[in-house]
Amino acid sequence: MENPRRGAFIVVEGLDRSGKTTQVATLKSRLEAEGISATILKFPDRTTAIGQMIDSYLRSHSDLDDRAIHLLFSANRWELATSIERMLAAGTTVVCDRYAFSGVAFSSAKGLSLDWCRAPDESLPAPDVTIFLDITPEQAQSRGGYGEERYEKQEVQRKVRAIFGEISCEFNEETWVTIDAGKEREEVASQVWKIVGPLTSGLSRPLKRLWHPQ
Ligand code: DGP
Repeated sequence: MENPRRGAFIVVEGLDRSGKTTQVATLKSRLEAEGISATILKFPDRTTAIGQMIDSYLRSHSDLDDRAIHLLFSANRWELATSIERMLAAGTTVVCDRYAFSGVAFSSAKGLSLDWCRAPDESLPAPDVTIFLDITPEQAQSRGGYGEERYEKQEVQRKVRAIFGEISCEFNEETWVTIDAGKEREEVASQVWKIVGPLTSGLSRPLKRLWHPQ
C-alpha cells in the first residue's frame, strides 16, 4: 500500500563556500543514524550529459551564451523532477544541495531579468522548506578553495546574495529559513537539524509547484 504521508522536500541554498556541501553531508549522516529513508541530491548534477556541459562551463573549459547556460541548468533540474516526485510519494525525504533559487540568483546576477530566469523552472516541485546558509562574500572568500570556478568572485557573490534576499521575501518563515553560516559548523548543523528533524516523519499536504504562492 502506498505511504499516505509523503516525504519532505528540503532544499539547502547559499553562496559558494557557504558550507552547503559539508552541512548536507552532516545531515545525511544524521538521517542515516536516525534510520530515516532519505536521498541527497545535488544541483547541478554533473553526472548527466547536460551536467557535463554545465561542468565544462563552470570550469571555464567552454563558453556559452548566458541564456543558453541558464536553460541547461534548468533542464538539469527537470531531468530529475519525476524521480524527485516519485521518491517523495514513496515517503522518502529528499534533500537537495542547490535548486532553482540558485538558478534565478546566479543568472539574474549577470543581468538577466528575474522573470525571464524564473520561467523555465515554473512547475518544478516546490520545496517544503528552503534553508539558506547565509555568509558574507568576504567570509566566503576567506575559506579555502574559493576562486576556482566561474562565479567565485566577490562582486558576483555580492549580487547573488542580494538576489537571494529578494527571493526570500516571497516566502514565509516556515518555507524559507536563513541560518548564519558564519557560525561554528556544529552550531549550523544543529540549527539545520531543528528544521529538518520535525519534517522527517512525513507530510500529508500536497506538494506545491514553483512559483505558485508558497
Ligand atoms: P556547486 O556545485 O554547488 O559549487 O555549484 C556550482 C556553481 O553553479 C555555483 O557557482 C552556483 C552555480 N549555479 C548553480 N545552479 C545554477 C543555475 O541554475 N544557474 C546558474 N547560472 N548558476 C548556477
